[in-house]
Amino acid sequence: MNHEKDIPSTPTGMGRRNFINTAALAGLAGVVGCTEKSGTTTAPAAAPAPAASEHAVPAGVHPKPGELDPYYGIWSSGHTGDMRILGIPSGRELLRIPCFVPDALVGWGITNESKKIMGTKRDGSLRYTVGDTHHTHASYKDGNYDGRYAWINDKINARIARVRLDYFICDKITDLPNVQGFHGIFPDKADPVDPKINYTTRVFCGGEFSIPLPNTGKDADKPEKYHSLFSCVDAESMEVRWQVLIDGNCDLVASSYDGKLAATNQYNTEMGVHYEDMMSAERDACLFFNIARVEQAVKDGKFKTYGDSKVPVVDGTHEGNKDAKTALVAYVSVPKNPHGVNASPDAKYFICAGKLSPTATVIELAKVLDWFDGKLEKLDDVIVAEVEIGLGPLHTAFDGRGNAYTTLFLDSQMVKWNIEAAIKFHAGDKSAKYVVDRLDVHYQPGHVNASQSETRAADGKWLAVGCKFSKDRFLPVGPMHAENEQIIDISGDKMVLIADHPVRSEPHDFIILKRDLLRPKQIYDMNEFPLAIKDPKESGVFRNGKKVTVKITSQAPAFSLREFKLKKGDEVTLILTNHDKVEDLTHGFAIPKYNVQFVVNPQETASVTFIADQPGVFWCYCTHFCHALHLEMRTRMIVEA
Ligand code: CUK
Ligand code: CUA
Ligand code: CA
Repeated sequence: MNHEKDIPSTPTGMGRRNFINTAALAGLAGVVGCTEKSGTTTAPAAAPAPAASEHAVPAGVHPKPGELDPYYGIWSSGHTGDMRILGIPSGRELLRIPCFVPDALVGWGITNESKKIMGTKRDGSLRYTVGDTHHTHASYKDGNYDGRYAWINDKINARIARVRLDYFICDKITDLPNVQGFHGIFPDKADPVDPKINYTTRVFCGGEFSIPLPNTGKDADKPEKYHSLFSCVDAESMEVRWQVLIDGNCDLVASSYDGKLAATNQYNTEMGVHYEDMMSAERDACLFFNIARVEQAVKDGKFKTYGDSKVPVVDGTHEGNKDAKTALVAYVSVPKNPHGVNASPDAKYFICAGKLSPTATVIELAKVLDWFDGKLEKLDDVIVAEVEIGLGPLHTAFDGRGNAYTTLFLDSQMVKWNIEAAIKFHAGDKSAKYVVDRLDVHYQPGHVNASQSETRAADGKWLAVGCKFSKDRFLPVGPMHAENEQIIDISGDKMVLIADHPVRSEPHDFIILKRDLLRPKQIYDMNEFPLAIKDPKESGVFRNGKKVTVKITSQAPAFSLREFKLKKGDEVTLILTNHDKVEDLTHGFAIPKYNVQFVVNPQETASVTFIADQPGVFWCYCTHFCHALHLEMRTRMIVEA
């Protein structure tokens, strides 16, 4: 099986054959282990020499049946508008949590409860049925994830969703007023003023597209009217606390460990309308927000509002922030069209990835605070390194040992580089070798993250890389391919590519956290649902003129009502409480021809409202396999003409 001659070397010199050997070895590791244990002598004939890998492939990359992954991955989904939960390092997808887009499995966008979260128009239909999730991050305590919440953005309609990490459900969605292209998102990690608050109370959100404010359709050709807003959402109430009006745009967002600073990269300081304009300047900016000062300005009433929104908007423009000692915002100049901005786990630095510049910029946070305090004269001096790392740097992850891992989109590579060495090199020590390792990935990586990367507990074990193109990695399935997420072992000096797994397009950001940081609940608390039917005997059809309430409970393998009668034209609200208490004992409820389908998990209550506009007999059936008599689990809805 020598395919060597068919496999061209990549231009970077790292032959793909090297990769293929490593992958083959990974795949065979389990086989070798088994044969050793069972004492047989059947060695895999085509196994490449162990020398192909510099260190042993760790056990358990693909867990054996019954084994659990040591990490959860929380993934954005892109244009399917949901959040995905994966096991890492296996990459096995465990759950999709619908947020912005209806979901037929659970009835998201069908039940009254989910419609209320998603938002409806006057006629009861959903406001939006599309979404575009990019960035997801979870709540912090003491610099590590605390397992309360995760947040995710919707770029299309400028919404932020919160997911409860006990039930893995979306419980709130908030619109950001006067924002288009909401992109970057990051929770804070502490309060800048009150040291007792060492957990997330705010989520920062960047508005990527500048629009005329207010956006009434009158000012399309007045560039001076175009602005972007940087928004702060309250982590608990999910209300928008304040916004900052800035020059240029916001792309991605980061927050400091002490809660004092938030940052956003901007690629369009030019305020260009076309891409040529947006890349005309040699440098753009990374903005730093002084959170305590912004909140003080809001308290002092130094704000405006725009349009119908009541959210206070403070002035973060160049013009209003010339004096460092009172500035709310610092505009740090960084190379051309930067993309990711990421906080190092030692809490010292923010790294800006250059995108159109082959560089990474290291900004020291203590110096930014010095500048705000008037102790650092030149703002440019907050940059402690600006070093070449490769073409098309997008996002950076960390291993907790001082190394950064940046995706190089154009080079189709991961580059591992040492931050302190880069700082030395930048300071003039040209012998400082900051690039530690390079590894080809397949192909054109966007997001990257390492296990526990953006926490104080970064553990440097696994790196997941979201490759935007999979090309030849999987069976072709027509014009659009799956994306390729790759798992890399970063526990040694060299990065070792361990596995590919296909993902449905197209995730962007993700985080990887230790599994014991989450405490998922197995069944619902019935008291969480105001409409819960606590006793199956309360089931029945309750009529109030044309308004009818149908109360049903489920317990495998039966619904509490064997049939229920309605009259054509009734406005029906059907409430279903699942009385089963066994974890995973979910029932579904489907009404043919009525576009109704949803599930109720153990002890959950859900409701739907519809007009009984079609007369006939409709077998409402359980859609979720629950019992040997699952197919028999039905009830008749009889709509009389
Ligand atoms: S963006 Cu997609 S690869 Cu929305 Cu985080 Cu950089
Ligand atoms: Cu209940 Cu299937
Ligand atoms: Ca630019």
